[in-house]
Amino acid sequence: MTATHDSPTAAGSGDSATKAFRASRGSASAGPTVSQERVSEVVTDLLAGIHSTIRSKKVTYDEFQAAKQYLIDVGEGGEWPLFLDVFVEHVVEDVAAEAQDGTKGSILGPYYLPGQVRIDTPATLPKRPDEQGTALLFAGQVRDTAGNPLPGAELDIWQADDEGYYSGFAPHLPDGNLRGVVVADAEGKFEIHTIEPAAYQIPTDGPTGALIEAAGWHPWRPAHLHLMVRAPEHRTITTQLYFRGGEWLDSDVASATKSELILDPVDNGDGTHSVTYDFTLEPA
Ligand code: MBD
Ligand code: FE
Repeated sequence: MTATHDSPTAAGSGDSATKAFRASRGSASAGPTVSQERVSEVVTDLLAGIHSTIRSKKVTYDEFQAAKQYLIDVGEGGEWPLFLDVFVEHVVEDVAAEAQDGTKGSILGPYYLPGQVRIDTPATLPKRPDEQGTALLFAGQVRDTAGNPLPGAELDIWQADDEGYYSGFAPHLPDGNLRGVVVADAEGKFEIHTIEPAAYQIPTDGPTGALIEAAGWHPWRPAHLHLMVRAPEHRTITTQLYFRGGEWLDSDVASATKSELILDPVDNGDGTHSVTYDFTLEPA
């Protein structure tokens, strides 16, 4: 892996993630209606967890002030989306999954960007002329929970490149690189030509990376494809697909792997890979 560009900084991608998040909220950021009762019950329990940790770990004033400084730094670095999606979202997703049938979901993460180019199947994701990485043909079918094909299905896909960077967040990449909304055929079938992503490393120069280092953890997510799979009248599934044998599968810093979501690509004999994966959506 040779970097022919300056490494994107944590501040750059963290800040973009915060902007992307604000944009995704739209007018909702004006204040969704949550009852006083709900606010009180959730926040009381959350604070009780913090209080309990302070008591059981005998947290000192020095540590308390360091924590305050740290939280300020995460906000100023624009890294709240990164921090929360890495350390918290997987539990929110677990709870959501209790009421979900069909293909297993996984976390959205901080790097989704809406409004990407729509491409009919068979589709090649937008990529640079010299895009590095193992060519991958990813094919399959979208069906409902009764096994019927879903015409009009769309696969909104985004992924890191062969160096683990996402377009829209790493400034050296063209907008829209390795992102697209693939429109399946009348039988819900799709074929997507792309490359295998590299594993993703949390930027080590920002506050999230600083915590990981201070705690002696590792900053890696296993290589993954992100997908939102949609079909009319069906519940959209947000998920990620991983690669059999990939590094960090058993120790994802974001705790977002599931055994049902691991792809097993075959080598086509010419260095390119192919894999199939079918999606099942439940009625909306
Ligand atoms: C990622 O690429 C990602 O998918 C998540 C969930 C968090 C940080 C980076
Ligand atoms: Fe990701």
